[in-house]
Amino acid sequence: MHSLDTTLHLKSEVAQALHSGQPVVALESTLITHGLPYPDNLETARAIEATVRQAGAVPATIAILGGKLTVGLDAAQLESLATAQGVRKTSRRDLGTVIAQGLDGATTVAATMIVAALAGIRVFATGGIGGVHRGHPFDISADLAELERTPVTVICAGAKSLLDLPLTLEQLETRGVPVIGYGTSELPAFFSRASGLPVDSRADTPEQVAAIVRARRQLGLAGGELVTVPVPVEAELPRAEAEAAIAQATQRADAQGIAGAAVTPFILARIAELTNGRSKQANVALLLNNARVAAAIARELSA
Ligand code: PSU
Ligand code: MN
Repeated sequence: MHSLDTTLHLKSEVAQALHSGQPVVALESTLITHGLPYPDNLETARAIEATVRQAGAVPATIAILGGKLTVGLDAAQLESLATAQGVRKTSRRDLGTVIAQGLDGATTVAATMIVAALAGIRVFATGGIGGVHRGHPFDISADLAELERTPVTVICAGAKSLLDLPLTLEQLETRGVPVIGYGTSELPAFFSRASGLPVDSRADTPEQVAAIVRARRQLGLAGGELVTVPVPVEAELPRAEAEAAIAQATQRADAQGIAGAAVTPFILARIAELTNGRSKQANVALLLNNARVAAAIARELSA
């Protein structure tokens, strides 16, 4: 029987940073195991960590390794996660199972928020959060429920492109999650900079984001914030092209009966094929950009 271990295993660099009040940025691991193919996933994970460091914060990639909640991965752990087969995509519902059975788990936005909050990390950078699926309005990511209850500021490029953005915004509103446009008044559409949908507030600096977060914490409001940052101009996919690829990939997934946790990896791979890899370039560019913005916000919040 695997011995039950629900304690946090903090990389010493992360433990020291948290202890001395230095800025730390949490990073998720599902994008490594299910978001990008090898070796892009490993290169990107390394580049995200390097970007956080260059921007003056300590990166803490979160995963479950052999049933242990691990906060901050060393080089060997990162590489083994990026090359491993059959790592379980782990959201809130899966955490207990993965720990109890001593499995390897890649944390989604929801599970990464849970572990970050347990570790005392307040800022988390990713690509896109989960949301309401197009044509499947009852397939709602657990990420939205987590944002409602767990106080972590999540920096992203909006919701994953393959989602229903208007319905996702409605859910976020119902759940009391502020959607902050970073340098924009429109919700970014992941591969493209704009969706035509308004955000509820705009912030142009890390200070302005930090002020909103502080006000919410002082009020004792539960839950987190979504800071949405547009993909850098030079890596953007034209919206019409992105939309066409998404529509085609989504139809294919429906036709093949792909459901549940398998939907995102399937559709992202199809979109990459349809755009000759340019969706992957946009994905990497927005991840690095979000890491930079998150580090700046973490610095401001720890000042
Ligand atoms: N965005 C991507 N690729 C991904 C994800 C998001 O471009 O792999 C992952 C994130 O970890 C997110 C999760 O939390 O998908 C949401 O999955 P679901 O809809 O099954 O909750
Ligand atoms: Mn889903």
